[in-house]
Amino acid sequence: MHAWPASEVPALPGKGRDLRIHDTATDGLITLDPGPVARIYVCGITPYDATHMGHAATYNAFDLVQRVWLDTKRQVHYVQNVTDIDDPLLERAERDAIDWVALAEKETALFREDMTALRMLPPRHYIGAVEAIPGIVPLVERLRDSGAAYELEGDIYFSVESDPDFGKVSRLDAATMRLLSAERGGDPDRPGKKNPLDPMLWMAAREGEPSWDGGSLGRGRPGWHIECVAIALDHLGMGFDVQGGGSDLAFPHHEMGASHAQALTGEFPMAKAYVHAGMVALHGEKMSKSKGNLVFVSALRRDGVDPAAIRLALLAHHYRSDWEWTDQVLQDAVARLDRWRAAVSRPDGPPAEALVEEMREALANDLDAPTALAAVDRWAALQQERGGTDEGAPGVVSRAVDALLGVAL
Ligand code: 5CA
Ligand code: ZN
Repeated sequence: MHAWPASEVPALPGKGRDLRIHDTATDGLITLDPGPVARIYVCGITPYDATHMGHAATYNAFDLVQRVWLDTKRQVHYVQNVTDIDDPLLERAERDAIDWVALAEKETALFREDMTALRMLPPRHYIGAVEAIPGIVPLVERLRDSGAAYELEGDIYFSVESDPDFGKVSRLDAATMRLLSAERGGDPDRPGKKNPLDPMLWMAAREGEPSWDGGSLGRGRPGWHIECVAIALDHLGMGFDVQGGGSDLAFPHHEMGASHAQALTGEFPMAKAYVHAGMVALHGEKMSKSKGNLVFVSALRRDGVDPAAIRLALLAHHYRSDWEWTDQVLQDAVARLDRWRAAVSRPDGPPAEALVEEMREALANDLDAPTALAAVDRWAALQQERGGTDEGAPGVVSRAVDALLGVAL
């Protein structure tokens, strides 16, 4: 699939700091030491509805990861998937009596537009589940042939007991895992499974549903977790730096993915850091396509809201916290954008070097965007109250806000 156009990332004077980030698997901060090319896999959308603020907040977090790396003069190899075949997509297409392919294409196109407007850096490889099927089938065959997977009425399940490291990503107790499995796409109550948590790797063709050639697996379609493993291993290989997504992906998705990869390669973990963004709520409940309590990026854009203000609204919250979207959050962001734009509109101002270092420090420290915003606020307030004589300082601030936060002033 094609991704979306990249916005330019201005180079800043000096050099950024290495990223320290929270890893779910160890529940601690780790300093990543990527080589000259940092590798990141971010789980993409299931395109059955438009991009909401929760999605945008999660992609914003991983955009910051890349911006910190780029500021250390590294290249970034970024891969993202599109789950363009899965139950929720088929269910929505059926409900709305539209073709599932057309639905996926429409929502993916809108996602690209939203990401472009928000200045999110595009992945180098943007891969749909459907186009990944030829790479998924041999992996499922290998898992089955090595005894890590088994057949149940034509479907192929992964056996979590085949992985000695199972559970190490999300570190949850068995009861919680079972509950979350049922909530998040699993089928713990299906009779005949070896372990209720075992996830499906390959679903045999169902009457009236799309299916693909699965070689020795028979016709069918891929399971969710193996999709991301196949794409990540194909484009990044084992031991890449970050796998990212919202906190609802820690279990089962990232746990199962790590298990699949362990069974395939004998190595754990697939990613050096498992990074999870908090959940954005609306009216007290997690914003979700299934509940329908949504604020869409595209709807705000249509209402004339500046995408830079949307981005500032996201950045005002630490990526790991759960937070609530309200009108006030957006109003505060609009006001902040106005103050910042006024402050950089003059040719000179207070010195900017210390501010750039504060921003770098804050972001390298587990992507502390709110602290970076507060530093820019102080500079803008000083500019407003007393001005300054440093020629070009506003330009430096403007470039730093663009390069490190993805906000065009
Ligand atoms: N296609 C899979 C990943 S392979 C998927 O989870 N798609 S999704 O469309 O449901 O979600 C896309 C990303 O947005 C995931 O990282 C998910 O964790 C995140 N996300 C979904 N809802 C919210 C929310 N309310 N707040 C924050 N992030 C969210
Ligand atoms: Zn994924």
